[in-house]
Amino acid sequence: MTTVFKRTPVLKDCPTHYCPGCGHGIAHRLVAEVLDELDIQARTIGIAPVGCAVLAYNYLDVDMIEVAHGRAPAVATGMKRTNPDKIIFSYQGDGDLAAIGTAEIIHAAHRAERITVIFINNAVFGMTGGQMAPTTMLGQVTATTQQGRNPSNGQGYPLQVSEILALLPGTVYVERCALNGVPGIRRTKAAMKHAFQLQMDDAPGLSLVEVLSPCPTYWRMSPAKAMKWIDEQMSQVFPIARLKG
Ligand SMILES: Cc1ncc(C[n+]2csc(CCOP(=O)(O)OP(=O)(O)O)c2C)c(N)n1
Ligand code: SF4
Repeated sequence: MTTVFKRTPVLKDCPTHYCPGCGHGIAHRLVAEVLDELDIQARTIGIAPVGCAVLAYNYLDVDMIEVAHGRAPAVATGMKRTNPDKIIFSYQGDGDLAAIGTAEIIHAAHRAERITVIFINNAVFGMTGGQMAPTTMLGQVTATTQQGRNPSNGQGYPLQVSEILALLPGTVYVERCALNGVPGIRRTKAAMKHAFQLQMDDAPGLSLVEVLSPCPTYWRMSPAKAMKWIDEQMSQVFPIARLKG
């Protein structure tokens, strides 16, 4: 019999806690496939976020630690500087990276830390109940924007962190991808692979892949509609693009 599909060895053989249609499970698998294909499982250390992916250390079969909300790039800095031969990555949501952790990611990039960041943008705070994030779309209904996000109500505009990071000389690679179908998932994997490869090659700065990722639960949509919403709405504000490198 021909094997057409097999489990990625870097992904543990256990069920995840994610909602049906959540992008985190897809993103985990892509990270796992990339670490396997680059043959760096044994020398990679990941940082799990505070957010829905808080249990990423239960799913990815690499050394992982858990750090305080938003602090991953600061901790990754210390890990990489003291262990330059290790491959260090953080996996962070938009609440983690673009709200409480904005200072950490900006300054890690500004310092040209040689780390890789996987930035999962699902436009809400998933873990805490679907509140507005800095990346929430204008008009998007969340637990804290019941009438839709409205800048006239002091709720501000969607924050395009990747564009900001691409401006900094300390980043070597910034790309935004989306888990919105097979081509998008393939592109996301290629981007992740490139980001890790740059760190393996000791490129002089931070590499980041932003991943537009469905949260059907708090977008109040079916998984299929959520993928469509990324195409039709989210990618208008967060364009799929290789922003740098
Ligand atoms: C210091 C601190 N502040 C606030 C929280 C509450 N909190 C937990 S997860 C989270 C946001 C999660 O959203 P995101 O990072 O976008 O990840 P998602 O759950 O959507 O994947 C917040 C505000 C916390 N745990 N610690
Ligand atoms: S709340 Fe959203 S981000 Fe969290 S597990 Fe469910 S679908 Fe995924």
